[in-house]
Amino acid sequence: MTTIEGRLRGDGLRVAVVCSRFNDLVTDRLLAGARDGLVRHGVDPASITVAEVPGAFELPLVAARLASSGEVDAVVCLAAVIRGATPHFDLVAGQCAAGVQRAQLDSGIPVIFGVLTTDTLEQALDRAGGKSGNKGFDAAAAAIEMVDVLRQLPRATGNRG
Ligand code: INI
Repeated sequence: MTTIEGRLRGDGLRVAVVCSRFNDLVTDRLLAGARDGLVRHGVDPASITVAEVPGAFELPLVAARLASSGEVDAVVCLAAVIRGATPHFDLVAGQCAAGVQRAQLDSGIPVIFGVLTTDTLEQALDRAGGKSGNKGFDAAAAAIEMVDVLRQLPRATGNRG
């Protein structure tokens, strides 16, 4: 049996973080958590690029551009979509998730969904460094793990025959 496990070794990695300003009380904390998660796992702070976007809806475009640039090994997407704050919660959150996944599959590099989708601001703060951890930190770790998983997999050949 062969088991492929990603190691949490970030040394030498170049990582882009795309962070939404909407609900910045929450996303500032997610960003701090992501930076902490990257650096604690060995990513050089000079190898981290942060791009700000207005809201979660704009995340996928910027994430996709960065992911296809060839200049980063992974992209971490951070936002907070809070149901109480918008009647179009499902649209914003759904389109964001779909776009982030598309950026990941189109580019072939990890594009991590560090997006909180909660009913209330309080729940979001709990997950942004409060009593339920920090999803930004977790997203950073997921990015590093996924880079290593992909490095251990066979290369894609495009041969379907
Ligand atoms: N964007 C968010 O990131 N979180 C939200 O909770 C949110 N709400 O509540 O509407 C939100 N809306 C803005 C949206 O992402 C776009 O920036 C905007 O529609 C312009 O395209």
